[in-house]
Amino acid sequence: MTDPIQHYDAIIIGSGFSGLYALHHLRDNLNLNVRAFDSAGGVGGTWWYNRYPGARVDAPSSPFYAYTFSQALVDEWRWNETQTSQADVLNYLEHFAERFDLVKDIQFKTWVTDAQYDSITQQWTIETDGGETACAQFLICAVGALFVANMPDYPGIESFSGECYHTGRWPHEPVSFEGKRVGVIGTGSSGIQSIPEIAKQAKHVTVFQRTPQYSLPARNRPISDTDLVQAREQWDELRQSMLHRGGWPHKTIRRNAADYTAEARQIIYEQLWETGGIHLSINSFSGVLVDKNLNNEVSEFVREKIRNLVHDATTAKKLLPEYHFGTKRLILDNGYFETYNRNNVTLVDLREDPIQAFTPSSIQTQNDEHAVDILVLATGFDAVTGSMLNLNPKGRNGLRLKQKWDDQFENYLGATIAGFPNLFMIHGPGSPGVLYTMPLGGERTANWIGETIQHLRAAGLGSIEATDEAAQDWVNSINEAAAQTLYPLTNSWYMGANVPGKPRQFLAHLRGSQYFKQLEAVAASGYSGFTFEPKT
Ligand code: NA7
Repeated sequence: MTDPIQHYDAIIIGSGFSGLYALHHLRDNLNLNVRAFDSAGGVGGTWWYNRYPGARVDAPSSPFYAYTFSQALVDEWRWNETQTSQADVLNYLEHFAERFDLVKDIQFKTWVTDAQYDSITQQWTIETDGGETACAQFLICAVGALFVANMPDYPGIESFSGECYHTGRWPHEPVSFEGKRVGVIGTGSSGIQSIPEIAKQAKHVTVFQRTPQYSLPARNRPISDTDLVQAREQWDELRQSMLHRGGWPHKTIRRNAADYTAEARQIIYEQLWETGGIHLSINSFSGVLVDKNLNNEVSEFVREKIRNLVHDATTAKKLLPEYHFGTKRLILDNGYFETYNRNNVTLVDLREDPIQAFTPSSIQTQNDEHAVDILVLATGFDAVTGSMLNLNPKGRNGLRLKQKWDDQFENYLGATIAGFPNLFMIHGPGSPGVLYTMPLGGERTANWIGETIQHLRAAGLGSIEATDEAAQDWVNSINEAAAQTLYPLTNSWYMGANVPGKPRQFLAHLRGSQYFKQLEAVAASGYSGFTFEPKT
């Protein structure tokens, strides 16, 4: 009789950027027997689900928001625009999966419903919604930092009977806004990217804004052949720079603000605004995220831009952000503020006119009733920790992750959790994750996981587990680094503040290049902060 349980060396959950690379690396470079599972119907992870109109990369993009390890892959892929669209990212990932023959080892449309560790066999056993069971020594959670939808809990929202879509769960069939009255709740990246696109089609768009945001012009443009060829020819060098410079190949300009007059600083802000992308944030002056006065100056510069871009002064005033520039995720837009100059777009400021009720065809705020045919929830995610908590693995001694993370997201190196031997996270809390170039971060973390697995195998070891002390020290070091900055002063998803009841904790390592050196140093030290057990 055949064993009903499938046995592997490693199981990977997720086939986005990091899951796909982990599958390729562990299977093809390390010769492990690997199986990946994904709830989606195809590869892509976040990029498979987030297909709302206008969805684009919100970080320094093409050709650097991509895998870096293969010159051949760099040479054969043609990026179209500087700010890559969702469709192009997805095409690229589909190409990657095909080129490296990955699809045959991924089981799609499959939810991993449970994962449990057995300390006797030193194996993880997973169960799926199809009733299958599989086990492996190593469980690699590439479950996505931006995956679990944050649904607004307005009482009565379910009574709305029109079409309703969360941006992170967008349907595959085209959504037509033609002639429709559309309500959009949320003005993070997803709202700010989609609102201009929806407004081009819809009869009317009503935007329900809780917090006004800083958004910088993306200045998206086609990538020229010359730029692409140049990047290919210099790829080795560019990659080295990415590895040593926080995931981005270009040297960040670190000017000292005190060396410039206020007028000279304004000229620099102006130039960087014109350049577009995140340059205003990374290439103006040192300490924008640390020094309140400097931050206030940059904040006011952007507010003045908003006042100038939006013709109606009352609307412009509602759009002015008040928190410290850059302490929420910076947004890159294509004509967001200008969209409010259209006569089919209305802004509702929920701070002065909160939502009170939903009817089958409208949203009632304190002062008004807004007729809506289609409701778009651009309300974000239970970021960084939500997908791990969804999986809720059971570690040593029956401990569930929900118990472990009840009041603090304890982790070691952003990749492991005490009490959960042989489990690895990619882009977990405490890693650079969302503050780093994520494809490269995934590549580097998966390489470290591979090296760790090889270490165990070579030494005849059965398990590796972070100690509680090392994990607490790690969390403390992340908190201490964040406390030196303005980040903790703002209610952002970096702080877990967007989800009611979520513990408040800064979720990312602030210095990616230093982080990967720390990973290497831990490996070189014989894995300080970890305990091992011999193979049973
Ligand atoms: P974000 O950045 O978390 O934005 C969500 C937006 O939705 C934000 O404006 C929130 O306001 C708003 N929100 C959330 N809940 C509510 C309720 N209940 N009522 C009104 N407004 C609400 O998510 P995105 O999907 O835009 O972007 C996430 C990341 O994905 C992005 O940074 C990119 O990296 C890709 P708040 O600011 O919390 O007051």
